[in-house]
Amino acid sequence: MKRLAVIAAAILTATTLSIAPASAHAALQSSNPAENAALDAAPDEVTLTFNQAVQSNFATVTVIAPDGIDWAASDPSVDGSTVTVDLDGLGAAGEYTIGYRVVSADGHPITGSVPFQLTQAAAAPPVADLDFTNEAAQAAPQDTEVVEDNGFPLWTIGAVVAVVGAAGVLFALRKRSN
Ligand SMILES: [Cu+2]
Repeated sequence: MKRLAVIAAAILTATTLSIAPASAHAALQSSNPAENAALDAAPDEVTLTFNQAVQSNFATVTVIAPDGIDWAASDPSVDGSTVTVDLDGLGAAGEYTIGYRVVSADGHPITGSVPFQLTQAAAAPPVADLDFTNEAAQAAPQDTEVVEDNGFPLWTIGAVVAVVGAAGVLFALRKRSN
């Protein structure tokens, strides 16, 4: 009798454990752009809608161009079941992939991707508009000789300040000992 009760309790526990997490998971319900949508211009933002609220922390969203550049221009903002990321335009024409990772209310991470097409390459933005928080933009070759170009490297200022400061300390010490 006691053994039966233990077995029943074990079965009940196993059943509860295997069913509860599955039913509590968040899942992607829709997106804008929609899966496999064909766009001729970049939208202002990308929106992912889940079937339940997701945790406001830990969300990541990337919008990867055919050439590998991530065009997501902000951290994702989470509003209940909706996750939004800004776009500062898009680049080359071709297949883009929205990649996401969110944490559902039950603590389980949900990852996935949504492909869409950009049918026309976006016009290149003026250099001043480039987003240098973008990793790909940071990796782009930049003028490394800016400091040398004005003939007065910044470290010389630091060296002068250090020498003047040291001289001042020596002077003060000598004055005190006299
Ligand atoms: Cu879950």
